[in-house]
Amino acid sequence: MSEALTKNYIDGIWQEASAGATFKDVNPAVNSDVIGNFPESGVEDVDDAVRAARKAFRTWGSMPAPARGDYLRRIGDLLTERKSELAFQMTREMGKPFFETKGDVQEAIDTAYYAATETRRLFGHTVPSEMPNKFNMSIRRPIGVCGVITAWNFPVAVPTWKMFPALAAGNTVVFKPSEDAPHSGALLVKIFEDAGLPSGVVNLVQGSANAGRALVEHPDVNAVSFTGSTVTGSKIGESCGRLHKRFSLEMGGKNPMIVLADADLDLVIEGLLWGAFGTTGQRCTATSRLIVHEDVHDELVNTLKERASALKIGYGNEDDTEMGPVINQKAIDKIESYIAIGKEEGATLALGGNRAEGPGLEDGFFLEPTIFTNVTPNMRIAKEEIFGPVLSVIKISSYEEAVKVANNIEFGLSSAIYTQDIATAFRAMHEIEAGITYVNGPTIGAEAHMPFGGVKGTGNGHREGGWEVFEFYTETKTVYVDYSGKLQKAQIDNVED
Ligand code: UN1
Repeated sequence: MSEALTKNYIDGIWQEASAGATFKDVNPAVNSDVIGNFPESGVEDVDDAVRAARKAFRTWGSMPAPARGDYLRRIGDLLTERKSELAFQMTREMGKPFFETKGDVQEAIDTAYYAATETRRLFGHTVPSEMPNKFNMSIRRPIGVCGVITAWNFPVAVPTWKMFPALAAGNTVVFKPSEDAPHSGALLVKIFEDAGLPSGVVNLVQGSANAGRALVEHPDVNAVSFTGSTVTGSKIGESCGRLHKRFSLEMGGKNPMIVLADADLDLVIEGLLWGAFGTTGQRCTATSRLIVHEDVHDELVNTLKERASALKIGYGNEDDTEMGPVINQKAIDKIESYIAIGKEEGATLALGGNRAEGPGLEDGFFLEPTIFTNVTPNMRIAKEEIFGPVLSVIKISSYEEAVKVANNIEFGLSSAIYTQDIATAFRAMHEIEAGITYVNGPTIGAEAHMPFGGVKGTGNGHREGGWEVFEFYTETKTVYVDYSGKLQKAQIDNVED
């Protein structure tokens, strides 16, 4: 195995952190496989990175946007070339099966080409003036230096959702990956370097909460984009509010799948297996609540139990693995504590609930796919994010009740409804409180060119992906051109009485 890329990357130079502390990164499926020791960066490293980003902003920010797009296209080409080797290392580091990490890289490729194209479409408005011989328009300007702080579960897709539009719009970046996916972050940045991205345009600072805090609080960072836990996101929001920074938060979910009596149950089963147990349930979009009509409840739960218990659990870089480990011991502890809570609350443990055992599973963080039935809407396992392979099943007897239950949470990221009735589907699109609603598909599966984000406790109103993310990464400048040759006051100063 080639040596891991364990250094920071600042101003085009791979370098150690200024203090010597490091943290260890291990394979969650094979804990004896140590990926490397990564720098525990501090205030000084972050400061160096921000300075480099600020310096690079002077040229990057004023370059014609389509020229920036050319860099993104080259990055997309290199990601395509290295898709398999990158995916292998991502699976090794964060556990999801190889076919899923390849999908993760593909999302980055799509985002690269999409953002490259958007550099030719960073539209402003031209608007009629109140005055004769006056021209009004708005243009987009980059914001400056953006801090990008990401989670480990999509170690390439999510950072690139943030960085590619940031770069397309003319910003420069300081990127702090999750301490559970530092190597994937470094391999991604290496691709930027190899694609010829100028020094300082993207800087990589490894580390944990200290490095993240230093980045958020740095006076020369203009905007922060974060994906991760609600607790951390709230703290970032408080700091950014105090420091007058723009910030985009993408946090928890407790995503419902509503299944009505007329649903195509074969389709539902496929959707549930993917939505609830894909990525071992560790997506912020994972299907974590099944809200199912009483008429089809028993049939659905029985088939689901059968299919979920047959999922092949193992190391994701082995061919037939369908479900990998969870990320670390802390995740095991948290998920196990929720399984205990579910039992105490009186839900029925219908499947799983234990560490998964068997050949090849001795040295990793493996859990069984777990299903709770007889869950009522106010139980903690029905409302709190578990971030693991645990599905809570709630029985309902009408569409109206289903929507009420679906909305009975503090989060609002993704949602799904399975029904054959088109009117009901259209009602649900409006009535489910979530940033995303899938009709006859599971709660996961965002496409790169569509807005992504949540309402209520999930976010703070911004969207990633699609065209809307460019609203976040640009400042609007309003321009008035008066070619009348005389002082024309605005209408408010001209109207008599
Ligand atoms: C996340 O879990 O943070 O739609 C993002 C999906 C993925 C993105 C998930 N494309 O599930």
